[in-house]
Amino acid sequence: MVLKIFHTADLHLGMTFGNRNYPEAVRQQLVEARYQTLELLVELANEAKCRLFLVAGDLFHRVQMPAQTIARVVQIFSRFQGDCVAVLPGNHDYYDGYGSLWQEMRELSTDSLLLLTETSPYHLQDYGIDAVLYPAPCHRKRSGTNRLGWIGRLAERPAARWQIGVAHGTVRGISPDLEEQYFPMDQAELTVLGLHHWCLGHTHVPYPAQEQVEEASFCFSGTPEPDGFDCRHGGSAWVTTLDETGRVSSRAVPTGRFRFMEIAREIHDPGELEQLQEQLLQAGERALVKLSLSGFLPEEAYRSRRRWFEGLRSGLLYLEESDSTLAMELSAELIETHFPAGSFPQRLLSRLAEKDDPAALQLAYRLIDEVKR
Ligand SMILES: [Mn+2]
Repeated sequence: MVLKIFHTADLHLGMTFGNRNYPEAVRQQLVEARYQTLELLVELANEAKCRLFLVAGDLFHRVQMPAQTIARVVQIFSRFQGDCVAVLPGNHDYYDGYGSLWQEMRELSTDSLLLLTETSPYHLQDYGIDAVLYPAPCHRKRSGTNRLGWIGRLAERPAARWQIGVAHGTVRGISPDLEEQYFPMDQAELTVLGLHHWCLGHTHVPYPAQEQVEEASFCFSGTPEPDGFDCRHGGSAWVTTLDETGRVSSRAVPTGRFRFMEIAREIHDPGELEQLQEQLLQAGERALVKLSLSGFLPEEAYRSRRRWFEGLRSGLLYLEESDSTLAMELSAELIETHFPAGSFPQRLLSRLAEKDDPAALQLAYRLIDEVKR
């Protein structure tokens, strides 16, 4: 007999994406994608025949969520065919005993939905699972102290085949948290507690960075749906299997709908533009791209670069381009056609062209071009 857990976290439902000038239609798609991804996660968990669906914090982006959103989420969870959905409060959707979010969740929740709001062991025997969960729920947005302390102080642990920790916060040396304000934990602190496995949330990048992991004492699921240009992966979750003896193996599952790509490219000929276009259009309607071009293009390609960008834009969900360091390639012929023979600009530019110093030539050309205008 094995226990299969679907481990996710940091979906941040309710993110508004108002931080960037996304067109309204794009923004709405990004907001909606997070719910579609939750639906997908439940499907993937069903396909993998997981018995426990575990959310290690920050399911919601805020503690104030509209009632219909909470109802929608509970409804999506109800499609899980396993035995139990357990949700931990993270630092964005923290539980302080007062807010309405967890209260409303509890009121709407079905029998299989378990809210890990307390620092006490949760035995899953009522769900037919011979496991105990040890949660470290966040009680506020920031804290320099993690919430693991109670586990070590526990006089006795409930007997069960599997002992599983669930925490939300940073792990020193793995997650960036310079000011130590996101419930920081030490690796040794986690392992010394002697549980079979820790399902962690908060860090949006999956850890370990492997597709298959054996005997990990803890894993960060990472966000299942990319949320901005600082997210360089395609969204991920773990299917973690604990065998009879508590041996753990975790398999990474790709989950994301949209993909953010930040690309800086130095271009030297139009063929490279074509290649780049082909590569980006493969990602297509699900790609949001921030593209910065530098280098040189021959006159014709340079002058039609706007059209090139528009062509690219129409094949992507979103494009943000920058070409301020892309320049027109200046050749001797070009100088001849643009400036009268013997004129000062023609003589200066030709001399620079002969010297094979493209940077100086570019600079001189720009200065002359500006004066001309
Ligand atoms: Mn968090």
